[in-house]
Amino acid sequence: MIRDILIHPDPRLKKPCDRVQEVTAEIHVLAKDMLDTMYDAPGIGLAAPQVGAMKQLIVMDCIKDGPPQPMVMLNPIVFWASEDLSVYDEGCLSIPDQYAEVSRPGSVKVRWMGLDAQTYEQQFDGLWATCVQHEIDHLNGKLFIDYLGPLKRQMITRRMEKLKRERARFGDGR
Ligand code: K1U
Ligand code: ZN
Repeated sequence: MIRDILIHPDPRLKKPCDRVQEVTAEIHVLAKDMLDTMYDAPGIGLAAPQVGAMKQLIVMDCIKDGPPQPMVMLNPIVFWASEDLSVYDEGCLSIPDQYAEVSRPGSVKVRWMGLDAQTYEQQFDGLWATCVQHEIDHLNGKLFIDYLGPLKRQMITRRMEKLKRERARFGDGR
């Protein structure tokens, strides 16, 4: 099922999420719905708070060409980050049509729990590294615009407030 994606500003996008203690049927449904929602958007990642679920769950697939490579991570943490930085023109499904350059470690090692309740560790590089850091930020109530200066951040926030007013007034199609 495709779920609605929250648009910034929304208090749920600013709050830290709860750890997942147990991999229940509800978690499996949430992960499946989030993958459906991410592919439909389309996007390369999605974090649970973006669909209003305040749980430490992210999904990703950064493969542009070739067979899909969906990843589901519960309670992900970065336990190592490279000193070298990489700049990427980031977007966010909760901040539609707005892009800005963000500098982050070019490689990270992440530990997480899978849907099978096993612990995994993996190094991510390139776009995967950027994406996993962006998604983990969501779980801590942080958005990519929080890395920008106050003027740029305010400008984007005002655009989103206007977008939300228009959506509330006219719906999707006008
Ligand atoms: O978390 C999100 O809001 C999803 C976001 C992830 C992301 C994008 C860019 C850098 C870091 C993290 C998106 O997927 S925005 C859409 C997007 O980047 C994209 C959409 C279609 C094809 C390729 C990229
Ligand atoms: Zn985002």
